[in-house]
Amino acid sequence: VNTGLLPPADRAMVKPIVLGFSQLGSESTWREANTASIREAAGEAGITLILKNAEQDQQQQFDAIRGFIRSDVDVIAIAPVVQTGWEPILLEIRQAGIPVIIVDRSVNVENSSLYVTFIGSDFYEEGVKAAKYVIDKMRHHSEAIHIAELQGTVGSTPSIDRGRGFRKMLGDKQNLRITMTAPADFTQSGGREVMKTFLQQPKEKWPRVLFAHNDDMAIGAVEAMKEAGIVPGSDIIIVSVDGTRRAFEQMAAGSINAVVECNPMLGPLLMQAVKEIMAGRTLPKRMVTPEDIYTQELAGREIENRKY
Ligand code: GYE
Repeated sequence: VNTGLLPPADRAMVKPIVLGFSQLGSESTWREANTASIREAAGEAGITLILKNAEQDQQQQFDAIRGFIRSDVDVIAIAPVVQTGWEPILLEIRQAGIPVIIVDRSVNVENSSLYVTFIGSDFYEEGVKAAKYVIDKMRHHSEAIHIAELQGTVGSTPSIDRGRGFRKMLGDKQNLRITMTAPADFTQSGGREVMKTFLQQPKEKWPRVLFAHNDDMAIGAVEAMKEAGIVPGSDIIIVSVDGTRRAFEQMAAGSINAVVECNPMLGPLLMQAVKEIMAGRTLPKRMVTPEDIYTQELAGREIENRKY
């Protein structure tokens, strides 16, 4: 008789892998897509996912991780809100003998053996691409060009590295100068509020270019510009990072000039890595996702292809 029950040995073999994932928050369209991708990929891979949202608070990430250790999950994945302060908790995880995958943003630790692999984008390169666009767009201008910058979350890898890459690429270009810069937390409302304060400066100080560390902040800034009677995309050239459908719509409408892609669909790669670890295979220390830059010319045609 087939009871539908597997004998104990086989049952052990098909016992699903349990993955504890500490997601840093839900600040942006990118983040929503990232969370959805990870949930969906876990389902498809037959991996049991315990996802905790830390609402931008590193302490909440620590609490979630301690919970994962107590419930003895097979693998822990962390999307770190900021890059410092991770050593002690990573040591706790190591003591419990649980392998760790860092996803999306990275951690600043001296001992890189504290995690198995880091899956995510090259944020420095994204900053470089944004600056290349600005340099090219402004190539016929010799007068001083004021650039405003909306930074993301203070202390987060994408904000730090995008800022560094952008500055590095601007290099010694005398006339391209960042004259205003402030964090706006990667949120649309933050982008709007901070842009408003930029525009409270006298008109002659208004920027000619805006570099926003993500699309949501750029979209917020577009709102603030319109309220101030500025035409975004022509009075002020805007370049941002992520490549969300909403940013593509703004590009097609002429309000945003260029978007550097940052791929949030990390779920499939993460689940693959989890399975490899459980199968005892070694992984590369770093897995980078390939990314592009898009401008207004292609935006209209590309909107439909955007998956986030
Ligand atoms: O660019 C931004 C999000 O860590 C790459 O975080 C991610 C960044 C992304 O809030 O939109």
